[in-house]
Amino acid sequence: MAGRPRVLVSVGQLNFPADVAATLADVGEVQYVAGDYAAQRVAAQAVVVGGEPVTEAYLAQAPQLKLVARFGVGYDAVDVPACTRRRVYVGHTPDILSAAVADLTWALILSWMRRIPAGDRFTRTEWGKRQTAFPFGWDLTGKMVGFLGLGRIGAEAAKRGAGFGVTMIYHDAIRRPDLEATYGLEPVSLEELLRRADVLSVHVPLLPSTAKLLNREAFHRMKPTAIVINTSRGGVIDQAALAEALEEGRIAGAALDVFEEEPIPLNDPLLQVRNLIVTPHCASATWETRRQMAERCAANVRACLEGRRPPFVVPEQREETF
Ligand code: 8YV
Repeated sequence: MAGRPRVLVSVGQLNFPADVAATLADVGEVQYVAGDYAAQRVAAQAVVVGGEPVTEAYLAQAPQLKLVARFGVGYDAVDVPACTRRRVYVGHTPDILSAAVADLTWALILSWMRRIPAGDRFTRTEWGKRQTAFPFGWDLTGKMVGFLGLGRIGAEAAKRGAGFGVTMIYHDAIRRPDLEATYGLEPVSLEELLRRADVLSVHVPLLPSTAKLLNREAFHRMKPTAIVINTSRGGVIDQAALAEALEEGRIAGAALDVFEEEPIPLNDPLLQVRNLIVTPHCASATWETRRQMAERCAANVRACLEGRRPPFVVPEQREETF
């Protein structure tokens, strides 16, 4: 279709504000997905996508496409080799959301340890009646926090941990002696991480090698008093095995921002389990961070539509110029 390049945005105006869209007015026409997404992408030269899968089938329906701009850092839902074959850039928004995700990680850790959701319910219902036990929590000071993954977000989480009087260990394919020295982090094997952590926080991307890494056997190796925090990807945890481990008391609890299927179905058995705190994949959802993510996506779109290489392209396309 001739005419101005079409930029299709699937993440809505809350995430991609109208004034950010307006900055692209000189390079293309921004259209928010409404109704038939497949029909709308036929004319799109760039798409700003949330967590929806970008597959061969998706690309086949978007023959004009030059850029898939992921509104986020993770791109496990995007078939990067398929995009590369079709000479479509895959952009993303690294770095700027690490602080927000690390903040939510600690918010979840503290919420679980200090039982904030239970305390909120108690204050509104039972407190005055003095009929049920007061919601005691646990100290964070002196606990062992284990990071599964010490990339950009794991490192930000470790930085915050240094103020809580915890000891910290990590497991990652890449050693980080700089962070070890700065934050007193000890590198350990996966086996040791599972065995020693009181709080196990997940910060690895979803890859074939990390899918269901926290499975039944992993939960069996953990302390019965340990908790699991996940602000990364739901698929890193075998959710059915987690539900079982929580039911059987193999571990003490979990706090999850991400799920195998999102939104998690309301009838999912996991939601019936006690000692679980859940949030709706909102780790990057602050006004400041989401705006920066939108601006970074817009920078990728602008460059691509002006015939330049987008500034924030995924590492797999580091060597590619289309
Ligand atoms: C976003 C994320 O919530 O950055 C990521 O990879 O998962 C989150 O920041 C998500 O990308 C919104 O679509």
